[in-house]
Amino acid sequence: MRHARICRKTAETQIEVELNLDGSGVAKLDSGVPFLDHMLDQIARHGLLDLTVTAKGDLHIDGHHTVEDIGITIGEALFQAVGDKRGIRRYGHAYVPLDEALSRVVIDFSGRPGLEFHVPFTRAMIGAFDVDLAHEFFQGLANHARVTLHIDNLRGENAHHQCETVFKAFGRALRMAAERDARALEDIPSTKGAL
Ligand SMILES: [Mn+2]
Repeated sequence: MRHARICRKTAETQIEVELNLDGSGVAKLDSGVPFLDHMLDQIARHGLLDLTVTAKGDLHIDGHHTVEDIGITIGEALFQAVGDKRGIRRYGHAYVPLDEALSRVVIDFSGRPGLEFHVPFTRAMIGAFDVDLAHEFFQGLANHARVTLHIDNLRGENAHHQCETVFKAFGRALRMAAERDARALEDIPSTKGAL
């Protein structure tokens, strides 16, 4: 089992993440931000990873530090869980629709952090959730997982749908990229021999 447990504590947040890449989609989520819990549930379910997130953040200010730091901590856990990347597919992609909304996510366990985030949200808020935080979450995750991540919402009217398709597609793409490729055996999927 490719597993990691990370505790991260700053003056702004206290976060604990447990992640099993070879899980079955079991999520235990208590981030303090209900909409984020709903989105993290999508990553776990559609990524078939087991994910536990417990966070105590400075929500009296707003959700910014908490959501960003959860992205960072999940990124660190992914980096640790995927290990030396022997035998993984490395690249993953997915298109996910939800009614009128359609998003595409492409991921590369490149070892180089990078995010292209192109999501023209139709609203500034989804309930109490500031849509800017979706970008912050994936920036923190990409930086600390050291992955290249291209996220595009191709169309959508309903901002909840736009956001949900992004998180579902991320889960699916992550699953594909992190999956062991039976034909690759113990190879590191790079001609450089390192990722
Ligand atoms: Mn929903």
